[in-house]
Amino acid sequence: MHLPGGLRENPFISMNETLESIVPESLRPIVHKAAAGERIAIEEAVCLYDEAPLSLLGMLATKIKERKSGKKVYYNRNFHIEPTNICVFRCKFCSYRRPAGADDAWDHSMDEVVRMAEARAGSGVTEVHIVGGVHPEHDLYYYAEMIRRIKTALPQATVKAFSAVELDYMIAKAGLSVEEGLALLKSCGMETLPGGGAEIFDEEIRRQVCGEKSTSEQWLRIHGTAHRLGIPTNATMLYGHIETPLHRIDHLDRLRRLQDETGGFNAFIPLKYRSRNNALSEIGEASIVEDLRTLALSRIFLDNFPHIKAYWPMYGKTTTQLALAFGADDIDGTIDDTTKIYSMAGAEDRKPIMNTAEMRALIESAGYLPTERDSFYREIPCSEAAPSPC
Ligand code: V47
Ligand code: SF4
Repeated sequence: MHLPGGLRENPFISMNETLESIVPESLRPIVHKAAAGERIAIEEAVCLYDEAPLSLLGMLATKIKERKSGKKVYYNRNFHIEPTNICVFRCKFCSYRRPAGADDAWDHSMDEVVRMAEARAGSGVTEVHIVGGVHPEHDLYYYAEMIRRIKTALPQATVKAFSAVELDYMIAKAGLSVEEGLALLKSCGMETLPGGGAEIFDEEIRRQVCGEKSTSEQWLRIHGTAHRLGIPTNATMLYGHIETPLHRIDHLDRLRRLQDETGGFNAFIPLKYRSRNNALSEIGEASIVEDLRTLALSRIFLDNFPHIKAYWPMYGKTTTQLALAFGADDIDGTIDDTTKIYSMAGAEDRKPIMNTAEMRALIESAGYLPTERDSFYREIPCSEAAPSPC
C-alpha cells in the first residue's frame, strides 16, 4: 500500500483506519462516499475544499488515483509547435500574446512549421502538440494544410491540435458548422484536441479575465462535438487568479456533466496562473498548498475522468513530484523546450526539457511506476520506445 509523502506503511494501521483518524467528524459522510468511489455533490466538494486537512485530501485523492491507474504514472514523448504568438484577443492573464507588428511577435511560415516537424523524424516522438495565438489572417484551410503536412512529415506521431478558442475562430470565419470544421481537420490528420482555452467557465469571471474570446458554452460545444466525432480531448482550468474555490468547483461540475454525456475526455489539467509579464501580475500566485488542494479536489470530484495531469512545465519539477501524492497520474511529456507559454509567464523552468530517463527518475523517486503512453493512454512497452533509455 502506498502512503503519500514518503511515509512507510504501518502494518497495524490500514488505509481506512488512517483516514478515519484524521477525518473531522463533520466530513465523515463525504469522505466515506468519496473513498468508496461514489460521486460527491458540489456542496460536499465545497466542504472538503474548505475544511479537510491537506493530508486527508492527499490520501483520498491517492486512493482514487490508485483505484484508476494503480501505481502507474504516465508520460509521453512530445514536442510543441507554436505557429504564432500574434493574437486577436487580449486575455488579461496572458504573457504570451503580442499584437501584429510587435518586435517580439512571431508568425512562422508554413514551411518553417513543417521543417520543425521534419527535424523530429526518427526521434521517437509520439505526439505533436500544436497551439498558438488566434491569428487574424490564417484561416481554417491554412491550418488544415498545416496539419496535413505535419502528419506527412511525422506519420507515427499523433497530431494534437488547436485549443477550442482557435478552432471556434477559424471555423466560424470559414462559415462552417463546428461539426463540419472539426470533420475537415480530422480528415487532414487531427486526432485529438488539447484542453486549452477553458480558463474558468463562470460567466462573470470569464468576462473579467478573457471576455473577448469564446464563451464557456462554445468551449463545451466544441469539445462535445469533437467527442461525438470520435475525437478525444483534454480539459483544463486556469486557477489562482480572481476566481474563488466555488468557481473552480462549478468549472469541474460542467466538465463532469459533459463527460457523463460523451465520455470523450482523457485528462483534466489544472493550470496554475503564473503572474509574470501580464495584466494581472499584481495579484500574485496561488501557494503550493492551494495547488495541491486544487489538484486533489479535482481527482476526487471528477470521478468520470480517467486521468489527472500535473503539467510539469507549469508547476516546475519539485511541485510535479509532490503532485503525485495528490492524485495526478500523468506528468505530460519531454517537451524539449518547445513551448513558450509558461516560460514567458514566469514558470521556474525557463527551458522546459526533460529526457525520458529524467522523467522516469522523477516518477520512480515519488514511489510510482513510470509508464510511457501514447496520446490515447495506450502503453508503449520499453522495447518499442526508440531511442530507448528505459
Ligand atoms: O488556455 C495562458 C494557459 C493554456 C497563462 O491538453 C496560462 O495536454 C498559466 O491548454 N499562467 C494553453 N497559464 C495551454 C494548454 C495545455 C497545456 C498543457 C497540456 C495541455 C493538454 C494543454 O495556457 C491557455 C491558458 O489557460 N495560460 N497564460 C499564465 N499566465
Ligand atoms: Fe490569445 Fe490564448 Fe493569450 Fe488569450 S490566452 S490572448 S486567446 S494567446
